[in-house]
Amino acid sequence: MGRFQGLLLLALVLNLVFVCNGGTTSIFVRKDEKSVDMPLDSDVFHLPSGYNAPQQVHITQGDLVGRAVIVSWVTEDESGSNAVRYWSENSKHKKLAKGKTVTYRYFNYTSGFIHHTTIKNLKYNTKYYYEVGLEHTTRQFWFTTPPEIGPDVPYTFGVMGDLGQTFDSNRTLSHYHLNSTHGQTMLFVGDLSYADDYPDHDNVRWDTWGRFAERSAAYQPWIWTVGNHELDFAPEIGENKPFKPFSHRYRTPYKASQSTSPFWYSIKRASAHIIVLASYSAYGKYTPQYQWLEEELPKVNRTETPWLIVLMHSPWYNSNSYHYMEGETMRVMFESWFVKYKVDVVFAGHVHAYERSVSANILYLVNYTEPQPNYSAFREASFGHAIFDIKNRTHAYYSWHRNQDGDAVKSDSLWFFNRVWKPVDDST
Ligand SMILES: *[C@@H]1O[C@H](CO)[C@@H](O)[C@H](O)[C@H]1NC(C)=O
Ligand SMILES: *[C@@H]1O[C@H](CO)[C@@H](O)[C@H](O)[C@H]1NC(C)=O
Ligand SMILES: *[C@@H]1O[C@H](CO)[C@@H](O)[C@H](O)[C@H]1NC(C)=O
Ligand SMILES: *[C@@H]1O[C@H](CO)[C@@H](O)[C@H](O)[C@H]1NC(C)=O
Ligand SMILES: *[C@@H]1O[C@H](CO)[C@@H](O)[C@H](O)[C@H]1NC(C)=O
Ligand SMILES: *[C@@H]1O[C@H](CO)[C@@H](O)[C@H](O)[C@H]1NC(C)=O
Ligand SMILES: *[C@H]1O[C@H](CO)[C@@H](O)[C@H](O)[C@H]1NC(C)=O
Ligand SMILES: [Fe+2]
Repeated sequence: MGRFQGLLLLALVLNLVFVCNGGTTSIFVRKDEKSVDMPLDSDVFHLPSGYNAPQQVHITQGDLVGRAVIVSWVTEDESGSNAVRYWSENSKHKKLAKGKTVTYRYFNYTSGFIHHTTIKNLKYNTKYYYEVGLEHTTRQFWFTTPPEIGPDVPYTFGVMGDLGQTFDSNRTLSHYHLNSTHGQTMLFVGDLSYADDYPDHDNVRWDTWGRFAERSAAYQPWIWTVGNHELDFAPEIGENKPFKPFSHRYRTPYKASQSTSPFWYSIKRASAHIIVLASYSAYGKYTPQYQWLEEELPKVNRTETPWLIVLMHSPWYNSNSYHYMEGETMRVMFESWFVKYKVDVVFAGHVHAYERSVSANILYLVNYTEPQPNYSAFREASFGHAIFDIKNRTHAYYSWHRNQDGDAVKSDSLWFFNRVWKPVDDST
């Protein structure tokens, strides 16, 4: 019987107890200090100098197959140019791509000029330099396109979620970013800035988060999933449209996978087919997301992309009392499909602690968090990031790097065997 593994990652609170029947509960418990937001004058939030200097630069995949990149950035003084100049490492020939500029208001906040420009027809496996802010202060960055899609193409993904902008967030991002063998693309499983924790959802905290994440997100694509902190639904201050700040600031290539919404879509990258789902958009029968997923799953070609990865925010398997069973309704809708289509791995966030579960089709009992349930294979009250390192069509190496006393420590790791190319009987 096919099964898939689910992983929940991430960042705050909670006290897991150590009794275990199912898998392992790590004895590590992070210091029970409340995570404190970095103050506005922190080094990681510094504005780049120069008139109308581009800030909050970030990139994401811009098409279905990895030959396009969406570059986004913000200018504050005036709109300025929305063009991106780019050239490949081995070429002196510079090209120009033009985009769109948007602004939005949220309660009494007015955004800067938010630019989104898609660069297309890139060569695979090539380093590109790019520049933004072409009329005034110009800043230069670079990225590397993925190799051409193929079944045995090795590729390394980083996985992170619930990042926020606390001192812990800085440790998590630094451990990922400063490790010389970090991932080539970030799978971000939702909850970006937590601006909604501030009075009136102070959107200035969306700007600071953009500047904080830039040191990674400007150089490798971050694949966006929406979480509950992207909702920014606040009718009490007249903000009735969910996802307003996120939608203006972050783009996804959803049309390329025939999706009708930026919150659910798919991409192919190297040897992986990645499906992004929206925990906070309707997914019941007959809804657009349900219909899209029903049509999407049979399209996945495991000969071309052996690895089928799903991202979502709210986990289906969570033995932590925090957010317990919030993912249950979506599990009921889609779990059997995931089994049928042999999803290899699901990455989710939301819980602010780490848990790796074993499989699908579990008996998920209400209130059953102790003893550790059988579906829970490893859990630990830690912040950190994960790496999913695809070696070929059969093998991927997964590791969890927790933050501890300022260092990154690898506390959970295992080989993943592809569900189609190397099925293993894990029914026991
Ligand atoms: C964030 O981390 C970076 C890299 O470790 C460090 O240089 C910087 O000072 C940190 N900033 C804060 C506010 O913790
Ligand atoms: C928005 O309103 C809050 C109080 O309701 C105030 O503290 C803040 O300064 C205002 N911001 C702007 C940009 O007017
Ligand atoms: C799946 O991908 C392989 C390799 O690219 C291709 O030969 C095959 O035709 C594809 N199958 C379908 C049904 O598209
Ligand atoms: C967990 O597994 C053990 C040993 O296989 C079994 O005795 C127990 O009934 C299982 N518990 C649940 C809730 O499935
Ligand atoms: C796939 O990768 C694994 C792990 O690196 C390796 O042991 C195995 O031999 C590889 N398979 C092939 C066909 O190269
Ligand atoms: C850096 O990444 C590599 C590969 O994922 C890992 O083996 C190593 O433990 C990481 N180093 C730290 C300090 O996390
Ligand atoms: C869940 O367990 C708690 C105690 O841990 C108990 O008070 C509650 O009644 C249980 N609920 C259900 C539905 O079993
Ligand atoms: Fe969340």
